[in-house]
Amino acid sequence: MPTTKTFGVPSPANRAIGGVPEIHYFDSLSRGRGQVIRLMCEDAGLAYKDVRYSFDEFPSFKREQLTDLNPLGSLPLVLLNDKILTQSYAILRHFARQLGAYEGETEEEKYWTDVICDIVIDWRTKFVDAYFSDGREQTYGDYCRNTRPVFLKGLERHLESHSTSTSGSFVLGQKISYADLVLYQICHDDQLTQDGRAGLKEYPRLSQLVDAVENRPNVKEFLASDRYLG
Ligand SMILES: N[C@@H](CCC(=O)N[C@@H](CS)C(=O)NCC(=O)O)C(=O)O
Repeated sequence: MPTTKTFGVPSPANRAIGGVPEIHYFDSLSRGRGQVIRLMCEDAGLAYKDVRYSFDEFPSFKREQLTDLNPLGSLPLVLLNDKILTQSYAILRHFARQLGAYEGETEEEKYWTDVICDIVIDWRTKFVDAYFSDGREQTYGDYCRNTRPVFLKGLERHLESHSTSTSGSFVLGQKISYADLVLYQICHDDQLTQDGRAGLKEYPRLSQLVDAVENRPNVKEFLASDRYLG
């Protein structure tokens, strides 16, 4: 049986998205694609139901129930108001549009938010492939030496030079967007936000973004709470 906990109290933000989302995801600490959705809920003050599956129970859940809900058989899956939502990045964009936040206002800002998110999607795919492979020692080592620096350097350069990002700490300068959340979460999951940001020493602009996300009042409260599992 998955564990289920409800966090927060329904707020105007919940009304904007149509209720209290039920987020189904792995019980993988505070990590992964599903965690970004939880993080958006935390930041936006959305109450949410957190339904967590252990890695042991996932195969039978997938076989017996999940593929009826999501033909791809992947998590996260969000149930909201009789609707089944799949694909984490589409869910973030969907919530952003309904909240009227997290995606920028001008076409230029929306485009730039999507650009940074798309880079992170590519990065996370490479990270997951390398980290969860049978030959992790080799594949994750190669990834850390060769693949990850390409993303870190590229993102650092984008954020320090693109006019949309230079007026503040976030991807959109002063305004948080869903791209900050996905970028923060991959840095977190790949152990770059911990240990005094040691892994980001050569990337001050990314470090600045990570600090800014962690200093958002609701995120700060979440990271200090027992809802944050590492
Ligand atoms: N593009 C999808 C990727 C979903 C995905 O690959 N989920 C992984 C966990 S992060 C999963 O469910 N893996 C198990 C499986 O597919 O059987 C999304 O962003 O939601």
